[in-house]
Amino acid sequence: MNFDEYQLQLDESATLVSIVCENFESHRTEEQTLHSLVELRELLNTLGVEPGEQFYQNKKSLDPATMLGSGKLEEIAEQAKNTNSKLLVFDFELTASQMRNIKKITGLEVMDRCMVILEIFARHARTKEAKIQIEISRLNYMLPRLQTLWTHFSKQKGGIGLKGEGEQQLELDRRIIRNKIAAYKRQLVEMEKTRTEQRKRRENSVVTAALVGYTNAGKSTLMNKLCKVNVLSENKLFATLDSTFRTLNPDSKPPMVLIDTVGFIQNLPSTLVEGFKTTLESALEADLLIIVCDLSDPQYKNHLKVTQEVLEELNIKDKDQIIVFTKKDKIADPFLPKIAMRNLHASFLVSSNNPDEIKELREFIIQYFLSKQDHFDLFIPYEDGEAQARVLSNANILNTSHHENGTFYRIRIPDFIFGQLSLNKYILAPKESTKYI
Ligand SMILES: Nc1nc2c(ncn2[C@@H]2O[C@H](COP(=O)(O)OP(=O)(O)OP(=O)(O)O)[C@@H](O)[C@H]2O)c(=O)[nH]1
Ligand SMILES: [Mg+2]
Repeated sequence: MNFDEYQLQLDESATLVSIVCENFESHRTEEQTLHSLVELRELLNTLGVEPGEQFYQNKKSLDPATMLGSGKLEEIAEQAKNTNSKLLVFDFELTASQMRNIKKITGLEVMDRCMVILEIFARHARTKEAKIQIEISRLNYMLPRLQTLWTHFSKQKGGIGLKGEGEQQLELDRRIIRNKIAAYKRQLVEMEKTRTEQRKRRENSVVTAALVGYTNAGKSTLMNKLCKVNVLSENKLFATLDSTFRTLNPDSKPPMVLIDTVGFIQNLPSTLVEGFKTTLESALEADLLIIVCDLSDPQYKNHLKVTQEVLEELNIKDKDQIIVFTKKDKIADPFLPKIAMRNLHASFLVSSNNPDEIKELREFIIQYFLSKQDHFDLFIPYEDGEAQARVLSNANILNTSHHENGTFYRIRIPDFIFGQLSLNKYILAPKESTKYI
């Protein structure tokens, strides 16, 4: 499998372009536009591209051919050329024809926000399955825009030849890309079969909580601290792209597992949503959602909103959830946590490097899982040694007392696991569990 052939070659510096327009989602006010530009800078940094000057135009309505007015585009191009920037990055999705038109007017390379995100995903994916998913999204996105994007990969392809030759090559590339997409899709179908089986096996023997939230919120850091292991955490957007599983509490029965997931972001390219859903699939099956949010970010409310929107899109917003606000150490305003947590049912504020706070959160999660378990009182005769062994290795034992003919156990165990142990005949009286969330 060769993912590099259509990897973009990016210029080292970029000029950022945006819009303020009342009827344009996420760009309705100057504040929204500026915030989104800050995020675009971060995204470009993550890609190793230097974000240079930024420009935006206030518009009453969008120009369908070029988004910004052509006069403004010429002016921006002029300034970009003065600072030796050959690449314009637009902070929203552009259609293939918009890209072509803008390129013609400005004479510069053109990229949009979606390409930036897709490129980051492509570079950060680690498992074979995530790589394939994202590659399909990327190729699907590129296909209609190939002509405009072509110069981006000209270095690898040995430069564009004569005009006629270029067009032939372009057609050939389109065909190659279509074939690649078809081949990747076939591979995915095969991989999905294996994954479903693995998942079923896991589902039957563990309980899980998924860490979800905006990119850079501190999910991986939290996972590391809660499970005392090392998962890559970086001050980069989308450091994590594949779900990772770690045991939170190996001593409990069944083991409690935390899942680290890919971060969310606003204006996710439509072609990516599908691929993104697959990497989030593990969260779909989690018993508990731990929504992680960086409270030191002035945009935290917006991040929570985007998170809820994604959960809604995934149809899992009704799952049990807790909110964990992170980066407490970076918050200067003492009232902020009070305001943020005022109306939230179950929420925490932690600093990842404060062991006491992490311990408290860890305890809460463990207690949550335990509260979901049912109590059973069993009396098992000594002669059924196998049943005794099944209890000892699969259940949390709260109480034991030995009698003449057998042992009395009070155990705590999820209903579905109890069902697998064939101990029904030894039940004295099942007890109701108490709700925790
Ligand atoms: N000051 C401070 N920094 C933190 C805290 N938690 C995490 N960070 C930093 O925030 C940055 C992002 O952390 P990650 O754990 O990689 O964030 P993530 O949510 O996994 O990000 P993605 O994988 O990109 O979605 C890293 O530089 C962390 O060191 C905290 O409590 N306080
Ligand atoms: Mg991460």
